[in-house]
Amino acid sequence: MRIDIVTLFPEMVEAVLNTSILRRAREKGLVTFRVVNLRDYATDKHRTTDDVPYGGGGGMVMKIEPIARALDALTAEACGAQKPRVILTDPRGRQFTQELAREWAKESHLVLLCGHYEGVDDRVRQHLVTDVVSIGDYVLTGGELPALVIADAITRLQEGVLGDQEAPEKDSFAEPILEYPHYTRPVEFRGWRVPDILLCGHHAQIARWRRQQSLRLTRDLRPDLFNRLTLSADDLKLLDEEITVPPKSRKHLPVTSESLEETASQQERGKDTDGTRTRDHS
Ligand code: 6GU
Repeated sequence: MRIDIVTLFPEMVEAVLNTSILRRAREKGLVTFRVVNLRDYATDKHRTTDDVPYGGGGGMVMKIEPIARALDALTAEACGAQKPRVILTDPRGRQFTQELAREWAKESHLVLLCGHYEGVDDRVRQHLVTDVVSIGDYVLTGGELPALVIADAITRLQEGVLGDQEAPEKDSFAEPILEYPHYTRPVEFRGWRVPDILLCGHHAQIARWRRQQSLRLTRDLRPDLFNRLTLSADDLKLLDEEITVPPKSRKHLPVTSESLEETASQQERGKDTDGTRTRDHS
């Protein structure tokens, strides 16, 4: 997939695209990012990209000509292929959601146009773009962060970008339910212990506990999402159930700080305290 970002601040955009998972996706060739400096498409010697608004009032407005030239160049480059989807970032746009990310992740070519100043000459919205999108109800200084948010959400959905363990099917919002809580070592910090159920090695019970936590968190923090869920009979039961460590597994629970650390490192290697394997590799 190809994602072009048209911006007045290419360094800002490149910095994010060259970091962490986006960088890796780019290096592996799973996505082709192209950052386009809008100023390169200005025609005057000052390389002007903005001007005063017709009708007066404060602020500056992004001019249409450099934008049209940049978009023409990007569309022409993709000759033969389908026309790209051209997305303008604008706080008045349609709200970007995971659903939209999934939809756009299937496209072969996206152009993200970062809006700036007081706005963009409205003829751009009317004639040159296919979509206008906002990332939420607050106002940012420019469209770079929104464009990067969108590029990130779409990139991580491309095949091969994430490892199996972090696969997008497991995401919050694949099913509109929140993630269960995660913990790692140490097992106790300032007296705050990791829930025993996660230490007992009983994978079926752990899976049920995680589902329960997801359901409860969604119910309590995002009732709007919770109301959209279709709950199974087991889900309904889980909501009120107290999940406890099975008696047989109780003896494996760490009790002292030292044995806790020992158990964690043994679990890391897939061994139980008595040397038997506890990890379910199925
Ligand atoms: Cl797309 N642009 C700006 N400037 N602010 C925003 C936004 C976009 N989405 C939320 N706030």
